[in-house]
Amino acid sequence: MKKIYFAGSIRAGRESADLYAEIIKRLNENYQVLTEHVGSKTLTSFGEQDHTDEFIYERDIAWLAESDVIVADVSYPSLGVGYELAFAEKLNKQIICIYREQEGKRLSAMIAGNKNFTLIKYTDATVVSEIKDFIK
Ligand code: 6IA
Repeated sequence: MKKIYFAGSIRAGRESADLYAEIIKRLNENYQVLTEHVGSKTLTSFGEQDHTDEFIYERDIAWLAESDVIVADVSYPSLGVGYELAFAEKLNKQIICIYREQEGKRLSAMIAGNKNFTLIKYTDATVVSEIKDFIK
């Protein structure tokens, strides 16, 4: 079973935590999502209180290396998500970015302009069927 690293905003804002949880639930029907905590309703923008930042960094990098596909919500300007995307690209992982358009906001050219990233615009968790179509 393919392993998915789901990346989404944590300290950059938790407004979409419920949406992430639903997306992760649907992805888990066909794949193994390594980063279920990203959709956790109890994880606040202060992050995982039980772990140090160093622990989180090392663990997330190990999961990135272990994963087959990165699915990243890029609707928020999250430094963590941007870092993970660049790191995954260097590891030649398949990368799918999902983006919810918002009035007055525009996606970074460093994401929108990267031909190695598949970019899907979406509005709700039904985006998962499109994501599945792209996973080889
Ligand atoms: O910059 P952001 O916090 O929005 O970055 C979010 C991304 O980085 C996610 O895709 C996660 O994979 C990863 N990440 C960042 N912070 C954490 C975290 N706790 N727990 C798990 N993954 C994280 C935050 C720190 C805590 C010790 C208070």
